[in-house]
Amino acid sequence: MPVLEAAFLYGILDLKYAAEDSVAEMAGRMIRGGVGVLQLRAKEVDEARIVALGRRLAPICREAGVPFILNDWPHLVGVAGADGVHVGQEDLPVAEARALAGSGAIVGKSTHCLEQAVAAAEEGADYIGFGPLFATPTKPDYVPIGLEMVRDVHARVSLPIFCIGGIKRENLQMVIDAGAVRTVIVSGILCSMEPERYTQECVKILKRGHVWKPAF
Ligand code: TZP
Ligand code: MG
Repeated sequence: MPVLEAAFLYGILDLKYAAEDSVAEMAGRMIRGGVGVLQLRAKEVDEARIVALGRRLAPICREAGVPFILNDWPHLVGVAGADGVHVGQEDLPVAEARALAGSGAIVGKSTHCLEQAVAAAEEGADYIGFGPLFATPTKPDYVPIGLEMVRDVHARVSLPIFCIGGIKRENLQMVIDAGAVRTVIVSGILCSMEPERYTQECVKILKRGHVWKPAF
């Protein structure tokens, strides 16, 4: 999917770090900073509020040409105006999520090892998240997988792969050197004093890394 291949930095508006009344403003900053995908991740929020938040964010993303993804809730994709859904290993299979989200919807899947990454591609995911590479308070119950599998997963899976988990501006080059092309950054952006500039700098580092990577 060209819109995903063009994306280097995937931003997640996680309500653990962003207040509900600030999501539109934060989305604007992330988009101006250069995120190529934006996800709403709101684990403690009920369906009605997901829809309300989605409806606030969807037009901002659409205007910028940035795909807007809901974490969980595939059946709310249409009503919230989102472009797709992100599912985890414990959630619905990709085909079922797509059936609920709509045939044109983007479906991404979280993967935590090579086997899951290969399986997600076989299942028909449009992209995968791969991690957590490093320990992170954003997803505290997961064991970090480190950098060793990053090169292998890019060799074995030809989908856009967004490495995730504990990635910050400061360790981004190390993640790229390990073979990553695309990343997700959550708390690094949302907790930054200057989210727009932080995002811009991360995108710049990722694009610079990309120049030196013929295969992705
Ligand atoms: N899935 C794997 S790690 C993670 C998710 C949602 C959280 C990443 O957040 P952060 O703050 O960039 O470490
Ligand atoms: Mg989920």
